[in-house]
Amino acid sequence: MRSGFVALAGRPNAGKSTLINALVKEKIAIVSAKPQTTRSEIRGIRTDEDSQIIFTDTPGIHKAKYRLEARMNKQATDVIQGVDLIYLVVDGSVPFGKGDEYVLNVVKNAGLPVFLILNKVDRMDEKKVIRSLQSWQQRFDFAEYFPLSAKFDRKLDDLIETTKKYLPEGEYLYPPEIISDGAENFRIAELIREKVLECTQEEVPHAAAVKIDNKEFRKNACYIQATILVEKKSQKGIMIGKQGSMLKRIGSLAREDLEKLLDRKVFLELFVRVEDEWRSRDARITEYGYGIAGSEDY
Ligand SMILES: Nc1nc2c(ncn2[C@@H]2O[C@H](COP(=O)(O)OP(=O)(O)OP(=O)(O)O)[C@@H](O)[C@H]2O)c(=O)[nH]1
Ligand SMILES: [Mg+2]
Repeated sequence: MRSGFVALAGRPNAGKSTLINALVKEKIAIVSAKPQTTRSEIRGIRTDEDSQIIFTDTPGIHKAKYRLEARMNKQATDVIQGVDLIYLVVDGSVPFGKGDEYVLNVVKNAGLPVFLILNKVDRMDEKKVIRSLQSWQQRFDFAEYFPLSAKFDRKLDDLIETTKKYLPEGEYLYPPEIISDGAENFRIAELIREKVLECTQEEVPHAAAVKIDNKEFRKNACYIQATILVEKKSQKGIMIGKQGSMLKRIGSLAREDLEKLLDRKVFLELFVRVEDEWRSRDARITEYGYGIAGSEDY
């Protein structure tokens, strides 16, 4: 029996959250086409008969402009220090850049075995996959190389089996039925934020936070009230939309997913409020559950 910890690290948008969802076979982390979607570490637990792997999704490491982003980076680099194995997830469909170099250095410094996960191979031809693997091989002596498509590959058995070999002997660390250790309210808030990311553009999605104000289970339904926080009045206008059309759209998309998550009818009421410069204020960032405290960068 083996059990241990694996961190998924990489640049924003590489596909880390998509991969963790595939690995644990449940949507525990939100996904979007916009970079910097994940703002905090999220654990996903995969229990098989002979093993338990605790995966941790992390925020994409990037150049921070706000306190929030510095805390996201800090959280990602902290998670990397405390695991048995690291997956460096890279988007194979975009060229190697400075951001990759930076993340590679962070990962190298951990002094742990690292798997190179070359993601999005569905967007690459075979030649490009081989060339890309070769160039990564020259940069670092990775323990293993896995070209794959987190979005489209249905079977990740190879990756799982190889991962087990790098984990210590040990018993289950979590009860076998647990897939995520995330609090329910945070998962609800995140699903709403995913729809904000999907429906809004440019600066607006990055300036948005979601907070659950109230949640009540009555009869066979769940009644949720949540607030979307933005930094400026103009963003509030966009979030609400003409005659409330944007908020309605976000709400109905979120409700569909929440009904699946909670397995019952959901009544969702959304509000929008301006919270000045919340991304620069520790207390607010902590209140919304993003990043961790302790970074001195910003
Ligand atoms: N074509 C393709 N798209 C993918 C694949 N994996 C992820 N994506 C897409 O890439 C985008 C980013 O995916 P995420 O899983 O949110 O990426 P992330 O690394 O968690 O990003 P951050 O949370 O911002 O650090 C989304 O639009 C995904 O649907 C893949 O294998 N193939
Ligand atoms: Mg993510």
